[in-house]
Amino acid sequence: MRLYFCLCTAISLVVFPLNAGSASMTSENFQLQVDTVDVGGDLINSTNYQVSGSFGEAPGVHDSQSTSTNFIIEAGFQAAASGVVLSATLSTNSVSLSSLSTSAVNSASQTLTVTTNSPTGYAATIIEDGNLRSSSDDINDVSDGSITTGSEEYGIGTSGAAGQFNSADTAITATAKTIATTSTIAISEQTTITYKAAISGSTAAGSYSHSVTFTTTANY
Ligand SMILES: [Ca+2]
Ligand SMILES: [Ca+2]
Repeated sequence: MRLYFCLCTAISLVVFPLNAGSASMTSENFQLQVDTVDVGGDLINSTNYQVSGSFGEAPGVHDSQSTSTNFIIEAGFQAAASGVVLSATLSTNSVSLSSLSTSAVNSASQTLTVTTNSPTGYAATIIEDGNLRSSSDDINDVSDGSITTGSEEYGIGTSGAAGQFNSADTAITATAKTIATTSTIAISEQTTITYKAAISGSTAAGSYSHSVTFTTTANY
């Protein structure tokens, strides 16, 4: 009986600190969402980087993400302390619609790829610095949902599960417009933005261009 009692005491001493290390702590004046019991670590700074480190968490727990279609797991104290992570990349920074004619709709695409662990997803917007233009001439924004051969019209459509204009073309405007969004985590979520333009016989000749800006933010 004495041997049995000593064994139980040893197990309790090991388990108790781990449970205490994972608890969220609150008082009247503060709330600690995450904490860790480990053997060291510090916040390290240089001119070009900042690293928050901790030592002593179980090996393999936080070495890499675990993902599936519906979740991302980033385990360990550092992952919990880092909060929401968002990345957004474009496949190209410029697109060309080549030489326009009255007998075709020209198009060109770029792809936006987004990953975020935000449980409520992200939203990406597009905004222009002015109409597609050449000096004082511009190409009219599409207003009827479809760029049509022989009509002076310019706009974009989208494809991909997060795309917001997958069934109708829309104008790019000086007011930010949401073109892609999700309500859950996103893992390399791809939205293709296709630029389309057509001209009429009265469209002035010239080299037309404009700049657009994408802004991607995590939903909270
Ligand atoms: Ca416009
Ligand atoms: Ca049209």
